Amino acid sequence: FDSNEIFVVFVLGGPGSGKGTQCAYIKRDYDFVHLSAGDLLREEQHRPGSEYGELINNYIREGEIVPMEVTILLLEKAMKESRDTENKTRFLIDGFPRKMDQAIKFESTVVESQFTLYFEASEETLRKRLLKRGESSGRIDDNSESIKKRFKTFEETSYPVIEDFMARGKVRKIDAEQSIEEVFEEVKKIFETAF
Ligand code: UP5
Ligand code: MG
Repeated sequence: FDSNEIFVVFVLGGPGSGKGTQCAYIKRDYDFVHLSAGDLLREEQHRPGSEYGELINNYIREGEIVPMEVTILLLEKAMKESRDTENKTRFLIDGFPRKMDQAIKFESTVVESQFTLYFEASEETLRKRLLKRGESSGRIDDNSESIKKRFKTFEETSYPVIEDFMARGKVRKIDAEQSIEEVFEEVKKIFETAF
């Protein structure tokens, strides 16, 4: 993809920080395609005949990061589809990259990002949200065992990606402890000036 034609914003933050929730609002107001890497992986996991189903299931339950070849393939395919069938040029990539090698690979072989939205909230807040959602989500990783592992992976492996983007001045940090509406007010300020 040509980064003069295709705009990519990475949306990062700990598990349950509101990435998916805020992306739905951004998509509604700013004409973006929302691609959640986690949702794409869960879809692939349930696709009949998928060779990756079992592998994805195990990684997600353990809160570990699926090998990037799989995720990048799914993201690239979804981006091409939106571009070729609907002429879409703006993409929110939600929950990716979550490991340094993924960030480097994606930006060098797919397209460079414009900036990263980073939703910051304490583990205590995130745990509460995830356990509450777990009552009805059916997600195999919304239980206290998996949540603990997801936090560990975020801290050790994914946060360094955000730090790297920060060092390059590409992060817009947002306080995600606030209500959904308050968080979106901050998001809007960023998108009003950027697009
Ligand atoms: N909620 C949201 N905002 C709120 C607010 N401001 N105040 C109060 N409540 C708020 O929100 C979570 C819950 O909180 C919801 O109930 C919401 O109503 C409420 P949501 O918007 O869903 O948060 P989000 O950040 O999207 O949380 P999610 O659980 O999706 O984040 P994860 O990053 O953990 O999950 P993801 O789906 O991205 O990844 C899952 C797994 O897939 C990973 O652990 C990993 O195993 C695998 N994966 C990869 O291997 N590679 C990838 O590239 C991506 C994923
Ligand atoms: Mg999500």
